[in-house]
Amino acid sequence: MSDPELTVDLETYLAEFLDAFEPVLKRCLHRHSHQYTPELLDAVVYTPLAGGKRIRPAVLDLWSRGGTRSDAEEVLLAGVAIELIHSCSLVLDDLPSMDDARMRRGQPACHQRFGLDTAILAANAHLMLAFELLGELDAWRPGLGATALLARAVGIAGMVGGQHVDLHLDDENRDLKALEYIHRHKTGVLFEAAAVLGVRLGGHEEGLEENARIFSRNLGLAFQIKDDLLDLFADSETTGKDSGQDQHANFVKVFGEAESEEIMRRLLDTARGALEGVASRTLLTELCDYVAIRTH
Ligand code: GRG
Repeated sequence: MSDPELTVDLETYLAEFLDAFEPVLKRCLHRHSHQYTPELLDAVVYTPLAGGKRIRPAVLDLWSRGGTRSDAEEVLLAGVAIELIHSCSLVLDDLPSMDDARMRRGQPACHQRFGLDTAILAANAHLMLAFELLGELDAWRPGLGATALLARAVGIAGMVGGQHVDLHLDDENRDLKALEYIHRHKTGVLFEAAAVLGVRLGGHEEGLEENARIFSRNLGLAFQIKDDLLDLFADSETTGKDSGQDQHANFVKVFGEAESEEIMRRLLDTARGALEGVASRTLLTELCDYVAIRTH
């Protein structure tokens, strides 16, 4: 891939990134496929290969650029790990006991297509494959800390904790602080881990991690608010999932459309503010613009 700052715009960059990323994702998903049944393989590849936007791996890639060390293959493998964790969370989130969603990425949700038991196993397969890749990266790059970074992001202090609060907190207790907690944990932490891992893989100075954290925390929260807006106002054909799916009070239900848009814009301004001197500043700025206007 060429240096992203030399490519014309975010769309071109993302298209180039996908060209490099998709074959590596496919290769990793088929890693152990001769050791289990074709039926399980179908379920394991079903959601990851159904055409996600791959925003989190792109965030990782962009933060890795411009450092003293950048190995394209390592960056792609780390991106695959992040995408597989994301995919695991989507499959789990869609289960009847969670969001009870019928559609994901324009097709029946994994449990609708393969049944509950196989969907739960497929989600676990995504998670374990992700940690297999992260463990390998740690072995190649002593001091990287990828496994611990992502374990914290996924676990009780991260996505699991955020999802549990989202499923169980009463609507009347959903104030700004509570909603920020939920969104930062169930969604923001994976963006944050992607950016930090990018900085580490790029061999940047440690100080840049703080910029990456500020950027991705705010971007991730804005991304989830936009998701809430799309859930209420976009049609399901465009988003590829059922509309009005969120049964709990989210940002839009608590603050209304205009104020949610305003909160999202402020978060994106803060994210842009963390990009001073960052190698991929132009494209990361464009990514902030994209989050505000995305339609799916
Ligand atoms: C991973 C073990 C483990 C637990 C996760 C289920 C759960 C616990 C957390 C829910 C996380 C979740 C699904 C948050 C919503 C995040 C979100 C905005 C998803 C949509 O992301 P996009 O728009 O989707 O990037 P695509 O399909 O483009 O990848």
